[in-house]
Amino acid sequence: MKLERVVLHEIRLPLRQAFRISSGVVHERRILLLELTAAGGATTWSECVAGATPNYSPETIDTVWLALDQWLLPRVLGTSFDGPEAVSAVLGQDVRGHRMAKAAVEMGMWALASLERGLPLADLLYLACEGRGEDDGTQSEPHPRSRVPVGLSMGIQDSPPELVEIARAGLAQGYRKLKIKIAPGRDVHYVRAVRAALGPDAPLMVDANASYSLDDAEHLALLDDFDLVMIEQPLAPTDLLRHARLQQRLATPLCLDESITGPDKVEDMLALEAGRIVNIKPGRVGGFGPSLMIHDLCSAAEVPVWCGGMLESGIGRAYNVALASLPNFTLPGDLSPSARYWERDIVDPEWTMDAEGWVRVPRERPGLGVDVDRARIIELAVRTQEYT
Ligand code: OSB
Ligand code: MG
Repeated sequence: MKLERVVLHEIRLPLRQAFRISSGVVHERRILLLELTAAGGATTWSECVAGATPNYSPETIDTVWLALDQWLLPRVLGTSFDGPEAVSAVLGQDVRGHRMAKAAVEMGMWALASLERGLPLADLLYLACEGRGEDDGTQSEPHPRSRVPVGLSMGIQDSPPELVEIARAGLAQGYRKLKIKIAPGRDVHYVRAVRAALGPDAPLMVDANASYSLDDAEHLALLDDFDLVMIEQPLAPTDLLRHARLQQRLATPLCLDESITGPDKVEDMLALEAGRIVNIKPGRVGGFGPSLMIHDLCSAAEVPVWCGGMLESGIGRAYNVALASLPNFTLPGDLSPSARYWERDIVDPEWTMDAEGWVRVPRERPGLGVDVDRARIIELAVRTQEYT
């Protein structure tokens, strides 16, 4: 396969509700979209998850644009690849970091391959992940899942009662996991209020987005009282050793998000016992190739994984839903329906969730499984650049 043309489009999409995490707030997403055309004529879209500011990861939409323009697009345009599995190594050769930029290209190549091979994206990924493990006859599922359970990620609110209302509504809508964003000073009393209002059976978790230090271990141990499914990324991204020390003092499983930049970090996590669950965001780890390796590593280690979200548009959602259909994605993903984020999404049909909290995996046709509203993207674009 060969990539012949890429057009970068930056659009702005206002969120229906502002989204606050420990390190910042977003009112409007600046979203970088890639329109990719293969030598045979196949065309598809991919989305870069980088935000406007470096508060989640060092990358931003502007560093991504630079990396694509200067280093990444020149080495993939016009290059022949045996398949999408081969793209990640070429992007990684002598270019450190810039994983979100790499992922946007690499994942687009998987979608082009799915068109060229006539397979839905979920099926293509399934074949790739199955091929990685030995077939010992214990494969539990012959196909990717046809539906994936959905979790709601709730931004930090001004008061516990406001959070309780959002959590209550989320549970009533059918969400199968409720994630409470926390930060120092906005943690235990928020969690206590939600647990008290929703009862003992509600599947609750928290995400600190790296806002604590090991000095907070005693305070974080208070969260053990609330029967949480997990505590996501309490400490700094590079603090694997300290996550291990913290995990020793907590009964609640730790889940790593920001710390897991690739399969090597999963190996470190396992060796150090720094966490028991992994959040996979394909954009954070450099694409589907590394995501598949993490999926398979975690399967072998009996560590559950789930698919995180980055407030994606319906294009990014297509990739995340396909990934989350793989066998070891056993916990609900941050895969909320389009209407939760946007007045109107840029795909047709929009992404939806049923009353039991499932999103359907589209497997009727090759590619993303949704149509992209190109005319609207052109209308919304504030910056466009073509590469051939
Ligand atoms: O840590 O998972 C996170 C959004 C921006 C940055 C970091 C995170 C998030 C989310 C969003 O939790 C989840 C979603 O897309 O619904
Ligand atoms: Mg997170």
